[in-house]
Amino acid sequence: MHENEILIYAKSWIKEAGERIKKSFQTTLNIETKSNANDLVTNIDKETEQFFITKINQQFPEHRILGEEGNGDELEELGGVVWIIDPIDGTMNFVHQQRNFAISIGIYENGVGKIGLIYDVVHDELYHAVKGKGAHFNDKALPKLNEVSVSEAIIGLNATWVTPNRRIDPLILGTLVRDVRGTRSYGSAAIEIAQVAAGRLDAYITMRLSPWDFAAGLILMEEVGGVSTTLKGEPIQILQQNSIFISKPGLHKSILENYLQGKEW
Ligand code: 2AM
Ligand code: CA
Ligand code: CA
Ligand code: CA
Repeated sequence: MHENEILIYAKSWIKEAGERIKKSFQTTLNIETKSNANDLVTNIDKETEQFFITKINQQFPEHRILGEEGNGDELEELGGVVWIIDPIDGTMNFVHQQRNFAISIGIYENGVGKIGLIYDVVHDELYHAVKGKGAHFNDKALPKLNEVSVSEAIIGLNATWVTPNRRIDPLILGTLVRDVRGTRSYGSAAIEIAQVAAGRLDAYITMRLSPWDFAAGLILMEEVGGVSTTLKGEPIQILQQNSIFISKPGLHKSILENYLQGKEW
């Protein structure tokens, strides 16, 4: 795989898609709901996904595409080169805030993450990583992640999981919330994972994400020495929905051992 060539195209397409999304702020959005009333999708999510599909099919006809809005290929395995794309991660933020959303692209070869890009469109912040060549923020190399204790950590977490809910006992993460220095919720999984890779958040925990939410972020995390697992501490299955726990290395062990392990997830 020619990483450099693919990266140059991916970067230019992601910036062009970002410009189109910003122009859409002046138009009327067509907003629909998906699995529930808060699960939104717009015409711009779909148009952005189609923009990438057209570009990739033109330039790299042998590559396959898995996109959230379902206009790419039907994938059951990760053979060859596969682009895993979330055209807008944080659609609720896109609709309500016109900021704090990202385009996320993870490029895998035979199941191995090779290139990851997360573009925070409105802040014009591009995170990218190439396997074995490090991670970058706006083309500046990101350092390896350092150690931090639980009491000095800021973690990304959705408040839903510390209120009564169908999935988990709120006290499990409630105890962690009490012990850390602070919590943040950005409403875009890709941005939250990118923030951990950039050392601005120390960990990120969420109950259920899909491949396009984490495909790019996992590649960034690996390049800065971060640890990415499920909440049980098990490997993340790229083509499935997973719970996600990504963190600075030492902190990952402490949170897993002292808060998460042995619980029902
Ligand atoms: P999305 O905006 O691409 O749907 C916060 O909502 C984060 O969780 C976002 O990254 C969002 O991605 C993701 N997410 C995953 N599944 C979701 C769902 N069913 N409803 C809302 N957000 C979801
Ligand atoms: Ca969605
Ligand atoms: Ca998403
Ligand atoms: Ca999306």
